[in-house]
Amino acid sequence: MNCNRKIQGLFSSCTAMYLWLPCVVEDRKSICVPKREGKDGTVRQELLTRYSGNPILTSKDLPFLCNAVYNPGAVKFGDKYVLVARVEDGQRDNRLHVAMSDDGYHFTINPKPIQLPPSAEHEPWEKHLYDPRITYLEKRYYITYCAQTFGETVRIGLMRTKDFEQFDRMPFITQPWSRNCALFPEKISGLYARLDRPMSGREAITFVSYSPDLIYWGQSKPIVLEPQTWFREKWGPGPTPIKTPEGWLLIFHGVWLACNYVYRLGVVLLDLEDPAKVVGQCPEFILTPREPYERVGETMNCVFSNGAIVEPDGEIKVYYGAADTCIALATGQVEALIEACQKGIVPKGQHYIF
Ligand code: BMA
Repeated sequence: MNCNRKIQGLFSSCTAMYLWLPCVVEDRKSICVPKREGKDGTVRQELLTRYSGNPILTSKDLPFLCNAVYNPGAVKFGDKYVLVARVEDGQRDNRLHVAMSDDGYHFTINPKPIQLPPSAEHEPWEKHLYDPRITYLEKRYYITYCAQTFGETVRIGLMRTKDFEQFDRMPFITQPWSRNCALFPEKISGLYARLDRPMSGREAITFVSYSPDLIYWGQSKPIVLEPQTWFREKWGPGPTPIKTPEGWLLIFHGVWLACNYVYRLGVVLLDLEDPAKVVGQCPEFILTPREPYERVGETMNCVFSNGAIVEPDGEIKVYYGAADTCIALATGQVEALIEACQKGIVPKGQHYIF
């Protein structure tokens, strides 16, 4: 990780020059990529369409000085839309803030970060809290988050709330090193289930794990995707898995190392009974950095999602962090994502991506 950061640093100045040109070229009004012929000869459109008012939240919308606001968890709370966003303050320390909206597009952020009850055990691990995923489970909203020390050792914390005002702490649910954790919204075969992505060196493997009580976790099984060039470096779970009759729909991020890392979004369908089993995979990415706010920022060429909301009519609102700097929104249809997975490939499940 540190090594990659150094490599990124070395190349950042050359990349800035290289990126400037495409940004100017792509500084257009249209947010819908036109229909094009795909590799298989069929004419189609990208599966997610950007909201024309993007980005929907930037540091300028916040009533206090901060560096960035991005990577929100998302959930419907009664008739409100809730984001729990990652905010980097003026020291670049990360806190979680609740933002609410009546329509899913215009959000008002709480200037005070989420306050968790003090805990001497948690304190050293929580120099930074980030990348929350919200899961509605047994009438409570559970929020997993990355808990990271000053020295960047990271593990997964868990909190829960009924009202997005008071938050209870739960015990850490992983040891270091782990990121990208989402709870499933219901028990599977009588056990709570989660996805997370432990990482050691360059090896990043997503696991499904089970628990009788949300405290003790085990029976971990890896999820093996069919390798694709666009996520050759690593991939990790995005928002909370979405239950559909055809399987758990999982949006994920995939990383390719060009001059810097490039973060894109993909989609996969997991077996309802055994989510370690992939039943369909869309081979192409469903969102790639194209717009200036996705290409330029704290991390260039990055779209990263850990929050999505499905509407009753089947529309999916995918909230995503753009360039680790601001929050944007893209919408699509759950049915179309499922179809893309089913028509894609069924992974052989024989190898990891390394
Ligand atoms: C990942 C996470 C995300 C971040 C992304 C791009 O490893 O840390 O929070 O958005 O990198 O920098």
